[in-house]
Amino acid sequence: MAGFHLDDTIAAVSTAMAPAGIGIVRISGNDAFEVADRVFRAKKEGKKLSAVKSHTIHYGWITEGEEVIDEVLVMVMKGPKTYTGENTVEIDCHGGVLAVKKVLEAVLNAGARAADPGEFTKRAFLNGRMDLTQAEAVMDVISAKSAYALKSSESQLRGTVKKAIRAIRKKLIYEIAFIESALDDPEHISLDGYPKRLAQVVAEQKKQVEKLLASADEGKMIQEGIKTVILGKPNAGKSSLLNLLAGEEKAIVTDIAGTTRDVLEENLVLKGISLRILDTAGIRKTADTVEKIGVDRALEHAKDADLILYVVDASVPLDENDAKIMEILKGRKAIVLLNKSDLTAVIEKEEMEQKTGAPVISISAREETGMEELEEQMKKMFFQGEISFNDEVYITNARHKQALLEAKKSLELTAGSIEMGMPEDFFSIDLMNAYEELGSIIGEAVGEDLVNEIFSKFCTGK
Ligand SMILES: Nc1nc2c(ncn2[C@@H]2O[C@H](COP(=O)(O)OP(=O)(O)OP(=O)(O)O)[C@@H](O)[C@H]2O)c(=O)[nH]1
Ligand SMILES: [Mg+2]
Repeated sequence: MAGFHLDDTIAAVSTAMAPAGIGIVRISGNDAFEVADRVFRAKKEGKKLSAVKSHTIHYGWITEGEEVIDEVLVMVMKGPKTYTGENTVEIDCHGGVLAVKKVLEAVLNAGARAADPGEFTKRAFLNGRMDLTQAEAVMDVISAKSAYALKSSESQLRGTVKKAIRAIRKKLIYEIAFIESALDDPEHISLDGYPKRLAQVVAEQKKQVEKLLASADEGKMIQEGIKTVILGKPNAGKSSLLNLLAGEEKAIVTDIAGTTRDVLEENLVLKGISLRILDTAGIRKTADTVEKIGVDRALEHAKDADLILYVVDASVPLDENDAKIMEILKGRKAIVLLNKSDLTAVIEKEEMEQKTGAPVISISAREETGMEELEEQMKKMFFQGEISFNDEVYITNARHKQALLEAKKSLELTAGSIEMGMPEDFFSIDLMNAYEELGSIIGEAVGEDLVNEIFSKFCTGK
């Protein structure tokens, strides 16, 4: 591919720069073996890595001049059956962080260039070892925050997104080709009744795009965490709940109503689901200026929450503040938590279910009960009880989402042109746009800038 520099040899530390048993320096490129030979001294005298069989491991030392830097195992892999598709050497170092660094330096002095962030993966893409969604998923694997996020990345690596998008593109290109040929050869190919048929195809494919788009929001939640806002009256036990979920005393808890004034945010993982959880000021009418700001902030955050946890002190009667909160809950994903179940209850579960239409769970933040049920409920709400990333496609990337939105727009324009009885060549322009937008997701027909932008986000060594 023109414009990309694939002819030099790159190197980087591929493992985390932290104290660990081993660290790996990876070298990739045409001269990977020669570069390695310049710093490697095999136990068996005279052995050259450039002469050994592919996919073999060799014992020896990395040296620079007379100095022995580290005792190592070196793995030699010839392209194209490597991660990058190029000749690759991996040096397993044993001497800790400092040794790994020194080995890398020696390799760089021996003629390799320091790899840019994500450059190994970029090369894998450019050498046809993976498509863009897979490459981007590698990045997501690196930064995955929770087990589910990791699973989602893995499923993209297996190419589920690619498959779904390829299927849509195939349908579109067929229609584009059909229109073009019909326009070229009107005597043999008739377009009678065609717009009606096309309208159907466009509607179907638009639905497929929308399905992918719907997964984008779920994907976002998987990556960034479900925005969960704890709402309730003062003293209901909201901060106690946050502390319980976080496993430590993050928020101040007192028996004074109106303790929490500001929004407190915590990131945590519950049963593998990552949550961005916000403790807020108790909702009530108040003359206190500071408290009022806190209440407004709570309401503001509730507006774009993915989930609201409504904490109710079940030992005191409902009042107009609860009425206000229940108003906010309407049409939202919410769970009602009847707290203080260790005290005598004056509010019934059934009553709350009726009033809110949301699932109601009895808990005691003090006695730490009901958490299991809460976690199960959340899982049920967000993942229909079970997560099957193997079959389901999740869009987890903002660029993908944008392209899908553009593709959808183009399909809508096509549908509009059909409806207005426009000439057929109008259809193919918009269909082509949709086709290209979708192609940009899987790296077919992408500009160099785009590729560079994507790969610069990778961390070095991958
Ligand atoms: N008996 C009992 N008391 C609880 C329980 N949960 C919280 N409390 C008590 O209720 C009081 C208020 O708890 P907080 O967690 O500060 O309540 P909050 O909703 O954050 O209150 P504000 O910040 O004022 O809005 C404290 O004295 C807690 O110890 C519970 O499950 N049982
Ligand atoms: Mg509080």
